[in-house]
Order: sequence, then C-alpha cells, then structure tokens
Amino acid sequence: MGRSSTAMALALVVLAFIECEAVTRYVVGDGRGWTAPPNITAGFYDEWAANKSFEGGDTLEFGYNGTHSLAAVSKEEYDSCAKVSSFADGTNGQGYAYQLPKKVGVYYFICTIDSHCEAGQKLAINVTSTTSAGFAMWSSPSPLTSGAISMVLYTFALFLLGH
Ligand SMILES: [Cu+2]
Repeated sequence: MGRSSTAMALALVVLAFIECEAVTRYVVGDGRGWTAPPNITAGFYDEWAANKSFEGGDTLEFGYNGTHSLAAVSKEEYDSCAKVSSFADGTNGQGYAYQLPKKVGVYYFICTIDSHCEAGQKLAINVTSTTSAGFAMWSSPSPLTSGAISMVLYTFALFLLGH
C-alpha cells in the first residue's frame, strides 16, 4: 500500500511537470513590448489580447520598451489609472514575467508612470480556464500526447514496483 501511494504521488508529480510544459508564454505587445505612445495608440493592448485565449498558469512577459512600471490592479484602478505602487519598474531591455493565477477571472495591469496608462498602457487579461487540475490533461490531449503520457506513467509505476 505504501508503494502504490508513493507511485500515485510521483505520478501526480509527473502530471504536474507535464502541465508546466503545457502553459503558454505570451510576449505582451509582441514586438512593441510594454510601452506607451508614440509606440502604441490607445486600445493597442486590448487588440493584442482580443484574439488570445488565456489560461491560468500562462505567463505574460512584459519587455520594457522605454521606462515603465508594472502594477497588477483592480478593475477600478485600471479604469481610473490609479497611481498605485508598482511591483516592477524598468527600462529598455529589462522585463518582468508574470504568471497568471490559476483562477478564472479578469486580471488588470497598468503602467503607473506619468500618463502612460491614460494614453493606453493598460492591459486586461481574461483568464477563461485553468490547467490547475492536471487530470484535465486527460480529457482533451491529442492521441500522440495521450500515449506518451500513459507510457511515462506506466514506466514510472513499473520502476517503483520493482524496488
Ligand atoms: Cu509606462
């Protein structure tokens, strides 16, 4: 019983590892980066996010194009471009990676420098699903992926039972 519990625990670790590889990395603003006018116009980040489907655990990479800050804020603060304290200031060549919470909801980000936010340096991300369960991987993998995962788990279980 102890061994099968261990096998199950390690199988979960394997699943968690596979899940990690399934997350998507997004470069915010693509080639424009995290920036303000004249590099962008108001609404640019809305358009950037519009055709994407974000999942909990996905990573947003903010690459600073110019001198900016980054703050995760409430909808009210997003709407009003509140001058909250930021958690990452930086300039050209610097950046910050933010992992989206594994919880469905809308997450808001702004730059708090000068009037950058008012001018359009603000981002709303709608997380519509999460990958946190791990077992969710079993519901919709491609046949090849499913086979590969099964093989990994099977090998792992055999390895453990053999010891
Ligand atoms: Cu800025």
